[in-house]
Amino acid sequence: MEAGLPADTAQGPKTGIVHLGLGAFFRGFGCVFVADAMAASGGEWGITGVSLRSPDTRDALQGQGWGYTSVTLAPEGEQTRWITVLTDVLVAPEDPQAVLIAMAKPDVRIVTLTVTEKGYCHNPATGALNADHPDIIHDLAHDLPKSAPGFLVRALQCRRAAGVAPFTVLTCDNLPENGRLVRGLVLDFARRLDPDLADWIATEGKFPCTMVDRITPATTMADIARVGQLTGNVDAAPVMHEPFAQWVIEDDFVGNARPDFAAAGVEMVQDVTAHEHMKLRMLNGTHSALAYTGYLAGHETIAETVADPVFAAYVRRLWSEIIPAVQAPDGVSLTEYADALFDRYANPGIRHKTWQIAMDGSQKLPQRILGSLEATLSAGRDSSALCLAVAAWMRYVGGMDEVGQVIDVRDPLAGRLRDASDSADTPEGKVAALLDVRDVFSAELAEKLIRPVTKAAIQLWTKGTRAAIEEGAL
Ligand code: CS2
Repeated sequence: MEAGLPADTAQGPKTGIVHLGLGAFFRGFGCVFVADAMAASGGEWGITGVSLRSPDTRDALQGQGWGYTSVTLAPEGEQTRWITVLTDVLVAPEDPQAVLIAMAKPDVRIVTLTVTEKGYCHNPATGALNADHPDIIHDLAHDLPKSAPGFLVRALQCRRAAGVAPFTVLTCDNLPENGRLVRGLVLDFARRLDPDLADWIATEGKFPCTMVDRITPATTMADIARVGQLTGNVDAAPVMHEPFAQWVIEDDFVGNARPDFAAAGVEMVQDVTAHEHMKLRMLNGTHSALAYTGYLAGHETIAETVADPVFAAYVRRLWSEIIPAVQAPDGVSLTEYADALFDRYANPGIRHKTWQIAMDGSQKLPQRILGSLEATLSAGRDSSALCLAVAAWMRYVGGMDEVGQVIDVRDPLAGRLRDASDSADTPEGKVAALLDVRDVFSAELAEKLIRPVTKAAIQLWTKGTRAAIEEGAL
């Protein structure tokens, strides 16, 4: 196992990729695949990382030559690996121009993104650009952007002006048909700036969809200390993740320019939709359901939640409702996929906090839970476990847990959700007010959900989450 701080990265590859949103996930996932692809087949695919908000990652990695430890947490023990694919890290709010210059370089052929759901500044219920978003208003009026769509369009504008082909936009966020979604946002933004630019992007640009999967909890101080013990080196920003990793990418790149992803184990396909729906609904959907219900029941992590037999049965119940709403990708058994997910959740080495997954629920619910729910209700099938998950989210965003403790709700709509919840005293009233939030629920879906979610909410509020599940409220 390779470990240790690198002496010199000057010999490393040239930059071929700019990555927006340099969090733990991409460093423990995409960077590792790109490093493997270059080890297998060469190519100049060094990565310039961009933090869109805080300087923390740059500050931590700068003194380590941009290298860091990737730690695989298997139930049987940890394995460490030193990753050196980053060539630079930029902090967008400090110097947005430097980011645009990096993105406009002809050697950069791909821009990857993990900016989280809210980073796309769209309406989660409709997938349209949110033109009232303060960062979008700002970015349309100024050359130096703040938002991910702003950086993509302004950088493409610079490339067009310089006669350089566009980069491929490779989004790695858990959004439905993520490439098509970001293409729509980029074209909408570009059209508002310059219709010719929008036409050029529409004709020349490429936005392949992807499915990304590796459970990567946020790194803690305890993790940093543990990595020090394992490797004998102080690494200020290691990443901790499970052994499993799956990346499925539509093979549609500008000029066919990309690392040899397949050599690194990436599945290169024509259409990723089936994989993506399966993962969003079966993994992320149950992750969010367990996050809200588990948190309310006092469980700190997903592993702890599924170690509780009541929740182990609940997640199985969720899968039995979700599976009929999912079309299996060729050759995949959905029941085996669910069994494998259960084992991944139960991995005691992964301390993935329910509170972390509960973040930004307003941006996550539509693609993770509401799509399955809509299909299930329309087909007249049982959807009580899914409805309970929606009710638990509603209780969670009310900001007070079952023992009267304040919940630190992190969500771009937190204030609106809290006001909706506070506008009524009864579970019935709270459900009605929250179903009126159109960024999350369409009017048609709200109408379908009112009865079953109210029923679940009454059980949940009167009995408590765990008892509501246990006593067969489902
Ligand atoms: C999680 C995901 O935080 C969350 O919302 O559901 O980050 C999840 O761990 C990954 O998508 C797994 O691939």
